[in-house]
Amino acid sequence: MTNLAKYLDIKPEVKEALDAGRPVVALESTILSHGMPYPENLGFAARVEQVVRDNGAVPATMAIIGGKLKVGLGEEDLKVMCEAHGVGKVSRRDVPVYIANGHNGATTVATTMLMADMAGIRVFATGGIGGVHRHGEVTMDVSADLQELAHTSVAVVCAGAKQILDIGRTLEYLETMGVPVLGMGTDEFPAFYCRRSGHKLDYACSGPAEAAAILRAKWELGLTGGVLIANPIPEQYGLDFDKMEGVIQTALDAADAAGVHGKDITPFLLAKVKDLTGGESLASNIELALNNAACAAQIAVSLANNA
Ligand code: PSU
Ligand code: MN
Repeated sequence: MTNLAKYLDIKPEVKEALDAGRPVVALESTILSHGMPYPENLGFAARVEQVVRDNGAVPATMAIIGGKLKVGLGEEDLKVMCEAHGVGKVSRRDVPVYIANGHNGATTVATTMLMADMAGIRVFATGGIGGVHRHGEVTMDVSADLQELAHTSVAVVCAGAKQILDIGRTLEYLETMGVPVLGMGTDEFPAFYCRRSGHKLDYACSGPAEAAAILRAKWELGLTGGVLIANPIPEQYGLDFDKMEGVIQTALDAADAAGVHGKDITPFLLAKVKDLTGGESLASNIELALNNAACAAQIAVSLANNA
């Protein structure tokens, strides 16, 4: 008994592109509301949409505003997400609550994927995904992003996962759930700020056309579910792995001391890392996300050209 039309509000430009089979790239809003400071996030929001356009696709930033699932945001909506006053973090479980109470919510990777799927968008660019947290084997803190990748047919282009997570267990979980993980030009899973994580991948992908061919094969076969495309941060913006490990340990200790858990732990750790590394990490974060947007747009173009 789905009634999507009642809840889904697709921006006309995005709707026209989808109807015509032209490439569209989904973007998330948690990275804006809870991942970057204001007003830097506002500049980033405009730049990332422009990068998608420069690479031949239409951007669709997702958010929940006024009881609607918004696919594609105008300037005003983007500002609401970036100012982030009273804007919650919305993962899959939170969606119906936000729809019913009309609160504004920023979408995580999981929610952006499910909204993209509802709208018929197959490619999504983000910074980093959620995953299995360190000590997740005890706390059972596993991001809903991984379940969404298991079930929802959207390709997610990311720069890997931050070292705040247990990257090895995150990759094990994705393998169990049947999610292909492709390294873009690399056979090592990247660790967000760092090009390397020490975790090897089974599949290195030569470029957007090969990624698109893999997506097509998976979905034409009826193998539902996502694909994770891990695109390392550009060399000149990469930070040192060992230095970041120290920073992250400090952040994890602070989270322990403050007793943070549940949905608050990821934003808490992200904010701490940002405080400890200052502008350097923000600049890297912005550059890797722009790099992913370009890659995602090229994959979307390749998919649309060979539909
Ligand atoms: N990791 C980052 N930056 C982010 C996030 C994760 O390096 O902004 C955000 C994404 O929106 C991701 C969410 O989907 O946090 C995961 O949160 P949780 O671990 O609570 O599922
Ligand atoms: Mn969690």
